[in-house]
Amino acid sequence: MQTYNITNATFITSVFEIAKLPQTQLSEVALVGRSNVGKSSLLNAIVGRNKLAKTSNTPGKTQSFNYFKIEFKSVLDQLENCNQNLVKAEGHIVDLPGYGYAKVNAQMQKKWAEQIVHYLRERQQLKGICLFLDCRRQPEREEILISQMCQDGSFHNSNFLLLLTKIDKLSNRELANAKNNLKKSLLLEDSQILPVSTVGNKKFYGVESARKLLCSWLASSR
Ligand SMILES: Nc1nc2c(ncn2[C@@H]2O[C@H](COP(=O)(O)OP(=O)(O)OP(=O)(O)O)[C@@H](O)[C@H]2O)c(=O)[nH]1
Ligand SMILES: [Mg+2]
Repeated sequence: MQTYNITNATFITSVFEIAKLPQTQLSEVALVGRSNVGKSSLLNAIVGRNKLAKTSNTPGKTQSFNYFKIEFKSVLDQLENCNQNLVKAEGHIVDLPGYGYAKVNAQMQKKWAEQIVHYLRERQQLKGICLFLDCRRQPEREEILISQMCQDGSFHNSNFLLLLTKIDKLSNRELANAKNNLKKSLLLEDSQILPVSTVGNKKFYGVESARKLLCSWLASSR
């Protein structure tokens, strides 16, 4: 079995214009989703640092492309002969501006939406897209569009995961229904939906799986 340990995580920079994105060869994964959905909280849970990315009760906290560098070790246990194969790697996690926050004026919202789609289409370093959706909400225009574009190859990259957040707010039965509805409405496989929670009675649910997927995307050469 393969596990990933984050050995270091640092904030690199906040970028407000995509023309100013870091010029780097490092691979990156993007966290995309509606404002207040829980993107920054999940990032903190994945790296095991409470306050690395700023979180807030006030929607619209993340208004820039925030770059975090992670360094990680992948340990592959080969049980039969007890060999351990250690791989070290690093990459960027990019916490994108949350879209759809009503109090941000329409012109600003449009600018963010355009920048996000442009980034997802053009960023050569991008290895994977994590689209976040609150488990109590239905997918709206933005989620349907991003999910479709991820699947039809419109974006530079094909790795895609829908993170269903705040599942501590639902019973197991409600969660199963929500997941089934999403599979149908967004035409997703079971493996493309990951329920997660960072607080409450299901604290850290799904976090280990999210860490594993993100690190494996960053470590892959494709
Ligand atoms: N119940 C519950 N609340 C959560 C969970 N994850 C995050 N929250 C709360 O949701 C609020 C928003 O979380 P953030 O992580 O800041 O959300 P965000 O998507 O980064 O928001 P923006 O930066 O505005 O785009 C905070 O009050 C968090 O404490 C969760 O798993 N369960
Ligand atoms: Mg945020």
